[in-house]
Amino acid sequence: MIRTALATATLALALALSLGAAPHAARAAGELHAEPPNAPQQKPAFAGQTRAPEQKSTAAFDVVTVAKGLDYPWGLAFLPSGEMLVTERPGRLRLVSASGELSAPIAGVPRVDARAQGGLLDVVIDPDFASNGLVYLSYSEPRSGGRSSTAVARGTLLREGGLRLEGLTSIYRQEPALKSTGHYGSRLVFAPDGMLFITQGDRQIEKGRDLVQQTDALQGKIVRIRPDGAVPSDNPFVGMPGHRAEVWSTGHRNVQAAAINPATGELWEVEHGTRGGDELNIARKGKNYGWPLIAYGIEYRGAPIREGLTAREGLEQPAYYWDPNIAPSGSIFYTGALFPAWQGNLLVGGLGSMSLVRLVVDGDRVVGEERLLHDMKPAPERIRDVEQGPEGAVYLLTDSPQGRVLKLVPR
Ligand SMILES: [Ca+2]
Repeated sequence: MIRTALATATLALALALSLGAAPHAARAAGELHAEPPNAPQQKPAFAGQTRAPEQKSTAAFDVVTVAKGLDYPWGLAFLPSGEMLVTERPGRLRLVSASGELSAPIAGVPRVDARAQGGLLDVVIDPDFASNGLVYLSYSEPRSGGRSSTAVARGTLLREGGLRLEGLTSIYRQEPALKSTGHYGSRLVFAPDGMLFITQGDRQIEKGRDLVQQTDALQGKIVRIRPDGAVPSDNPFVGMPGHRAEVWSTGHRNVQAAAINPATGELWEVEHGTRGGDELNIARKGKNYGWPLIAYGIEYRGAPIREGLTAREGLEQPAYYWDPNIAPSGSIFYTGALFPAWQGNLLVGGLGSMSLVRLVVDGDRVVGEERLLHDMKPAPERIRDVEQGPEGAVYLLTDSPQGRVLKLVPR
């Protein structure tokens, strides 16, 4: 996640832990939950909220390299043609053919602040892309005085006269901008009603953490806007003094995975917690998911988080949490035909856990878990995004300066 040189030993330790580089014993088959929790004294709020039973996949698959040579790819979106748009965090957008050829960088993308976790982040296409060609990009926007903020812009993908985004227009900007280069969140998800969800984070500094529970700041919020940036009139805080009307839900630490559950139409999101506190939440209208007032796990430096509370009246419990962390990236609900055994499962990319996490879902609960690709040859890799291809294969991005597009196909 964090790639800057960090000065102090404390921060270096935090870095190692957030990368999952702390001693991770190689996990043998059947030992999904063998590692001890960071906060063994904490108890889940309900049975099955953590450490769901391992459910071994019955699907044998091959991992195929579709494309390579991508510089920290972050987001992947399929076009109706079967081609892919892929962002590279340093600030490039490329078209990738179904056979894996990379285009030159596409002109017309926004200027980004590519320090540390920042850069060009997620990409989605408009639900009416076939007729309007609109592409949406999230990114860390450079602001005055070394500040930055999560931002979203859209433009029209054109090919005649050279591949480019035309008419780039800002549709969202997090306020206030902060002097930090982390926790931008920023997955983009269109809901079935045509509204756009933008997931965000607390910006990784104490000031940002304090802003998460403030109703007039946008840190730590999932926001919901119209595709042109206007606020929908049925957002939960519209017309309430002192509240940002863009907000859909609050109390999030750093949401980097999000997907609509096709069974319910609701937004399921996975967020980075501190050490031992990654969470799966169903992000519901106007709800508060607690950060930093309640959380599982402990601070990376080892101390309790605030008062060390895991539950409080009026604050939502996660549907599921991980201690130790998986370090979530992108996610999908799998609906394809190639892997019938995975239909309805939530697949979550793992950075620190260097795996693809498969969750078996029953209603609002997780009833089974499996880690895939932790034994990938020649070595496991950090998984940055997950998408389902038009033919039903599972596509992944690897988080590396030599990043790849991978696909999983039945053996
Ligand atoms: Ca929470």
